[in-house]
Amino acid sequence: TIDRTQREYSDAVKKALARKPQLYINGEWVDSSGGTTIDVEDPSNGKVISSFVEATDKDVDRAVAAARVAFDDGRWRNLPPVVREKTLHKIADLIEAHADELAELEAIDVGKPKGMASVVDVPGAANHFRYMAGWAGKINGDTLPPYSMPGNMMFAYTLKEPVGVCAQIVPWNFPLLMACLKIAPALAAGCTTVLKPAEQTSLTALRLADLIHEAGVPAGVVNIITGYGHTAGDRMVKHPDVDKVAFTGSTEIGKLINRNATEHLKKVTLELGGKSPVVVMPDVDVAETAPGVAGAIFFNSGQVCVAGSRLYAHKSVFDKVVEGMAATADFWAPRPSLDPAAHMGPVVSKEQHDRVLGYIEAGKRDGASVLMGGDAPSADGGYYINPTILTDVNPQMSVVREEIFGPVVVAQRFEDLNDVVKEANDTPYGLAAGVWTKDASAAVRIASQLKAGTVWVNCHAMIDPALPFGGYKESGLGHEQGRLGLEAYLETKSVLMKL
Ligand code: TXE
Repeated sequence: TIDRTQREYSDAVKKALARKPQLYINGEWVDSSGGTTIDVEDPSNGKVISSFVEATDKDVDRAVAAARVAFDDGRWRNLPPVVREKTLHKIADLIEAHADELAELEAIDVGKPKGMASVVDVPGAANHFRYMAGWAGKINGDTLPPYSMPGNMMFAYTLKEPVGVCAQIVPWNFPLLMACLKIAPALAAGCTTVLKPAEQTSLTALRLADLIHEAGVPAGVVNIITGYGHTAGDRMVKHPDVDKVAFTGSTEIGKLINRNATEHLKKVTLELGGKSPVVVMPDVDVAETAPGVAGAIFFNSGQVCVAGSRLYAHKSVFDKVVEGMAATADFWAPRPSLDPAAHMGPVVSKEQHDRVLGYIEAGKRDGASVLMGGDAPSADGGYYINPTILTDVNPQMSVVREEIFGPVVVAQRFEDLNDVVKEANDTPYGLAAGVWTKDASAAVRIASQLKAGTVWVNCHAMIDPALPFGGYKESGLGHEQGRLGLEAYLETKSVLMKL
């Protein structure tokens, strides 16, 4: 039996938890205009460990006003690009200098193992700033020979300009990383921003505000406010002084945000949900593939937008692959986030716990068999769910169609490659997909047939700042990361001059 007692927090983390609930607006820590706060819970034991501000409409207006002034007076966008570049590197340096504290904060806020946050979330956060820092001095338009006009009398060129004030809203599964994915390109482009972390997980975004301040980002350029989505988030999206909205979260809220933002024709990028298929071909090395496809779903307790939640293994290897996955049960057994032996922690909240167990029950009612897990281990107040493999499923079941966002995979057999591609694509989502095979031609062919924004071959959930990331179908609009991720924060202006 596993001891699920959470470990003691470090002194740095205790200090962060004891901070006064405030908002970071216009380069200062300020009190809210209202008096209410939201509790922070450690999902490893369900205990309340801190609290933060529930921002009011007035607070949102104040933050947007600060961002508006900071954009309009050019205090950031008109700096020499080398200064913006150096500042972004400085933020990355500070994230690295506080890596241990940030990883621990993320662990106790989200429930993810600290060891994982230390190798994935925190270095990823710093790398996004470094990658985007490199773009700050490389933003340029083109000179263009006019197509239908006398060239020697006309001079035409394009300018790339920052889009303006951004409202950025992030979810709870990778709070620090998602915040950095949003703030870094906005800053590289010369925009100003108001960012709101999720109400379940605001600790690292507040610490990030300290680091952004220390790095010398001018007042008002980055504002970080905490609060609920349907109040503060909604106000941000609809605010007339906001030029661009960037959101990561559920498809349902993404659609609502898109409607609200496009009402005023704001620029919008959306990173939404997924139900990503993983296709295992008959030629695989099972010893390598089984733990790989288990990791594709159990990493971060399955709370990953690209989680490989629908497994399609060829009938000749199906039994061996699922047996190999089941053999990883001890490795993925959920433990408290500060237990050094943890590879998987609890899920983020009671709500998510109920939701995931509800899906498992629905799957059982619909006739699915539980090959592994399917329940919650007894634990004193923590939101643990055992890694779960469901078989005997069919494409009509909710466990196959809907995003569960928990450590639950539905495993299916296939015979014919054409059928499996059709089944893999039979979803409203199109965020990511995986293919496992030794046959490079098959991999390339299947990758081209899958309707997904990212396809991994013989790996999963490998995210890199240089590679554009975005969803097909109902998984999103636009891209983050890479050059396209920067472009999402730029307007293009054509200038035509008669000589
Ligand atoms: O997400 P929401 P929730 C999926 C996942 C999960 C489900 C519910 O399936 O089980 O969504 O999670 C803010 N205007 N994903 O309810 O509501 C909110 O404050 C403006 C997948 O937590 O989408 C938070 O900051 N903002 C996903 C953020 O939106 C609003 C990651 C996400 O919350 C708002 C998270 C509104 N009206 C959940 N309502 C992924 N694909 O990565 C909420 N928010």
